[in-house]
Amino acid sequence: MTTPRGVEVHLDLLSQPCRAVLILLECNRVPHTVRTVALRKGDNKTPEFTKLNPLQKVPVLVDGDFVLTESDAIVKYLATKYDVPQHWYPRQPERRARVDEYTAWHHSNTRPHAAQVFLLEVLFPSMSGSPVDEGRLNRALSQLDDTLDKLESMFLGRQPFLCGDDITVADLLAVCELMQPLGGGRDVLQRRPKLQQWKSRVQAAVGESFDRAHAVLYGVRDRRKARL
Ligand SMILES: N[C@@H](CCC(=O)N[C@@H](CS)C(=O)NCC(=O)O)C(=O)O
Repeated sequence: MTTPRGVEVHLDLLSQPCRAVLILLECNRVPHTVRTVALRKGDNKTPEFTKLNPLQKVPVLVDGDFVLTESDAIVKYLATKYDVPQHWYPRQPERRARVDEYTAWHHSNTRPHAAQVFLLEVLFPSMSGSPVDEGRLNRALSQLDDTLDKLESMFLGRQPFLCGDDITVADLLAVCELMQPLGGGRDVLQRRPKLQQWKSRVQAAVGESFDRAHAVLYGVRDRRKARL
């Protein structure tokens, strides 16, 4: 059973998969309550949170008695269960399989490669006080470049969204990852007009929820810029 305040989502908005979940909920007006889990304060290590997700990671969805982890599973569950237009996660088997095809690839390509750039450029130096490891950063950037090539050629091809003519949960998961290096002031789509146009289409499709979900990341970027 769903609670009167809708589903509950446990999120830290500096986390890419959390932003994808929030954008899907907001732009489709699915009733929800956000519970903030501040990773930097270790909120994910508390006994209460560990009971929800023994892996101590966000996002987590609580829908009545049903607890679900993993952003991929969460966005697909929300799009299947709630009053969300079909295009987000189509029921037609081949169209749905296209979304699953991307999301399977996403977790070992777009996600780790974009995240690594942010970790090396922002998080590790801020935690350790050491300078950016330029060698590792260059290797991470080259891996990300390869992933961006594949996004353009294999997934985007000649179609407007990653899995076809309309936006799906795959586009949300992808765009939130590709935004992450912006926390370090790095726009990884800068010399990629095809991906930039795709990002603009995603932004237009989800409206203000895009910038609301990314406000924390923009703050990290702006504070970092002010310090340099
Ligand atoms: N495969 C998971 C990954 C979740 C994940 O890695 N979450 C990170 C934030 S982006 C986290 O909670 N990290 C906390 C930690 O590992 O201590 C998903 O897509 O939901």
